[in-house]
Amino acid sequence: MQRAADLFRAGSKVVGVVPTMGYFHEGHLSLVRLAKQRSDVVITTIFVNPTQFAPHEDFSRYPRDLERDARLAESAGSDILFVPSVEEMYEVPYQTYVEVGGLTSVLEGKARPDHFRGVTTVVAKIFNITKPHVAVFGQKDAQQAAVIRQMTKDMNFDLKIIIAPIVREADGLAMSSRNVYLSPDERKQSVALSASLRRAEAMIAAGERRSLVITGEVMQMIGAQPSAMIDYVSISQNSTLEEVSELRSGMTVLVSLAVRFGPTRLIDNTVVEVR
Ligand code: PAJ
Repeated sequence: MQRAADLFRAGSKVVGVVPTMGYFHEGHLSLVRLAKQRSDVVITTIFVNPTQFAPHEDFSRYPRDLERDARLAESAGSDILFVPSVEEMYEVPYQTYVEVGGLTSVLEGKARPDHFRGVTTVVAKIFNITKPHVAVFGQKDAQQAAVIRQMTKDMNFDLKIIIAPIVREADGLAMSSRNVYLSPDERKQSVALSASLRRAEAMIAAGERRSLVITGEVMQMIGAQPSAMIDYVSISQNSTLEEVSELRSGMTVLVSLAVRFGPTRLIDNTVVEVR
């Protein structure tokens, strides 16, 4: 892969990379299409990265379907699929990690210690292997996008990060490889996540400025679903991810949430400009 990447660079091709863990849905494919618009050669990577899963999480049962992924990636415009093995990526004895500070101490970082260390380590490795000019990530994982931006800046990676909008199912549920874990009943209840974010947007548009009132309403809508267990509902500054208690006009805030349905953990968010 590294030699192929060198050849593309030498041939003055603009190289775009889309890092993924596979089991593609329209969200992933939208990133590939966007990468294709912004580059000559698109490298899609599929690697279920063990270092970003905690021991109790779903690493071993994470859904996989390489053949289908390969077909879908190609039809979306991907030129090369890079599917390394765990042994290749973490050759024993593996000893080096990339860790972003501040931004990782809140939200997902608080709920999933060491998660972002695994993400930034593998993404840094993927950048070094594929040598891209452009890398595309999804707003679905808002904090991950912010953390990767920060790492790219701090570590002087010579590439542009592009963040693509959240792709949703017709009823509003944000697409995720983990949605397949939901039972039919949980799938119905899960609509409350996006519905509650739309409510938060409407409340802010109508002039509500107290975060607690907004998050309270969101929690009530989700809490009304019998199988939902809320991890967090948060309103933070979109740029710093610092918690905001009182919204002010001119602010751009990130309303984000994580909710469990049994063992399945879902996240969603919306970015709102306060007028
Ligand atoms: P994965 O969950 O497979 O997601 C790959 C990329 O697809 C991420 O940038 C994610 O934000 C984006 N994505 C997922 N669902 C989306 C949706 N509904 N709409 C738009 N984009 C969506 O995120 C990871 O893998 C890993 O942490 C990774 C960055 C590959 C590092 O291992």
